[in-house]
Amino acid sequence: MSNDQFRTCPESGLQFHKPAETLMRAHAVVAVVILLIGGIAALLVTLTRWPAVHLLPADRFYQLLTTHGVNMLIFWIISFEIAILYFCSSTLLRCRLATPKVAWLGFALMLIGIIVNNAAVANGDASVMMTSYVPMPANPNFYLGLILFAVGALIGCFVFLGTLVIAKDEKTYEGSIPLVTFGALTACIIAVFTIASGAIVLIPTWLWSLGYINHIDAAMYRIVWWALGHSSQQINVAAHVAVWYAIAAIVFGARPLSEKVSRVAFFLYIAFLQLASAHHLLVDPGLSAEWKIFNTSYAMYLAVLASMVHGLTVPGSIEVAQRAKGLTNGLFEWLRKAPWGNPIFSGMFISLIGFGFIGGISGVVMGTEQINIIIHNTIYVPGHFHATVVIGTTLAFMSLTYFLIPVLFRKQVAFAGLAKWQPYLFGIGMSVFTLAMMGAGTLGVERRHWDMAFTNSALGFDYPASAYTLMGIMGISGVVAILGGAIFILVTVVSVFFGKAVESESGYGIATTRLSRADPIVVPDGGHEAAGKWGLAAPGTFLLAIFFLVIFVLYYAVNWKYLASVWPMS
Ligand code: HEM
Ligand SMILES: [Cu+2]
Repeated sequence: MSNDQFRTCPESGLQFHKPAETLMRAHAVVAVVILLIGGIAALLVTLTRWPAVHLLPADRFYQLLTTHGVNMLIFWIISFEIAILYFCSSTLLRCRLATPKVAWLGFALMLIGIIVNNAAVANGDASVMMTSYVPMPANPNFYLGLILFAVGALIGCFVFLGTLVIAKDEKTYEGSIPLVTFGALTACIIAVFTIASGAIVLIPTWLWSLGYINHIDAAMYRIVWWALGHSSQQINVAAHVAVWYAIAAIVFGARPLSEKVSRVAFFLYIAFLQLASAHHLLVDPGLSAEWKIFNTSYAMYLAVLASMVHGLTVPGSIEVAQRAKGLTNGLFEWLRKAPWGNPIFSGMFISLIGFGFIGGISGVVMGTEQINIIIHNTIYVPGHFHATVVIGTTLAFMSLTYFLIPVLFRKQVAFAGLAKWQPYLFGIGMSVFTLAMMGAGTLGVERRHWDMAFTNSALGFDYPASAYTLMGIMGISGVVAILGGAIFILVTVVSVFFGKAVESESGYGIATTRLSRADPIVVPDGGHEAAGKWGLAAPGTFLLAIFFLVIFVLYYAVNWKYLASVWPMS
């Protein structure tokens, strides 16, 4: 292994293997281009669901909804995740990447898959939406594109695993792998399961669309498809939680409160979240109530527990790090004096709060078999998952990007002033958007529906005026969030392709000081000192957690009460 294969970043101290670095850049750039395509589709879809605008005709609406769902949830997120896997293995372990040539093959397959799938949807005969439920047929290339992409991603997973093996063999780290890498490993293991499920469901469906198989059972399709569809959300959660820990370390030099607890929490994802796939099948006939209730009401809570542990330990570790720096006044000085003008931090923190309060609480409510029925298949559902995959995952990845622009791409962040506002526009816009959707869904507004007014339909239905108001608020806040997304793309593209190079003394172009605290992501836990009130190391975080639990319990109870009122038993 020759040393000119490596470069050490002077500010962060991170060591990049050059072939790995080029691959990370390629994956990240493709991811951002996809985000742009998905974002344009988001705008058109949002403007159609906003009743006062109702922009597109029906066929275009479903076509663009397909473009939006597939590009965002599958292509954007997974492309970025492969970059994260390479970063967490090769970079954090200071190790060469296993078989860069094979990794490029994976990249090529992913890119070809993206093009083949998008071309099929653009062709107009594959508007089957992301879930592509049979017997709704799509152009065979729709499935083929997804399969090629998945094979490419699987190769990426194996390159990651191979790199871990090399790091262990060549002893590039001591003890166990760092927590952030452990989180990435969690994501990778779940990804392998997810992609296998995807192969089991999509290969036969592709053959069916080509006419080689004449029947696919619709119920069976849904069960296997959701082993793919739900698990892929777990990859996202594991990956964005790993990003939260990384950012806490990067910005604050924070160390996890307890490495062991955090690792166990990651392990709970592997063990239990697959079972929660059942929450997508809660009204499907042919599945027993016992099976549904066990998988959603029992096993799922163990995965929720894991997320709550991370949601507590990440801000807790930040609080401890801030208190150690002397920000010890009252319960919240550590948070008030956090670098709110630094988009790496603000984006990550909004991601954490939005994911927990909006995505998490609504997820538990929806995952409960009995109260699910109030909002099943309404626009509440996309309300919930935009809080998880957009505020949670996408915003966390955006925050990390602000760190990667200088460190990985060696460019200063362009339009630093705009970048500072970006997480707020995107995060707050999305929060209002998701809450409005959840409100409209509670009033019964359908998801994936071109015309909520049912104009000229045989069986009409009148919504209260408030449902239209909420859909209008959804439209406006959606446009605000899209503006935030557009700024992100502008900042990244201009920085990466036209930006000023980072010279050692020039700084990163972002409002805060130089970020040079990468050590804690690499070095496992060194313990921490307690410095808070009430004998607690992180009393402010403790109070936040109590607040979270109170909201959680209240909202849960309100839903049961509501169920009782819409479904009188006497
Ligand atoms: C500012 C950003 C975004 C806006 C305004 C937006 C808006 C929307 C709207 C209006 C719908 C249609 C809901 C319906 O009629 O049922 C939708 C669906 C969807 N969105 Fe987004 N979205 C955004 C970003 C994202 C991102 C980043 C992701 C994933 C990472 C995502 C994933 C999805 C998915 C999976 C669907 C469902 C597609 C389907 O029903 O097949 N969205 N979005
Ligand atoms: Cu799910």
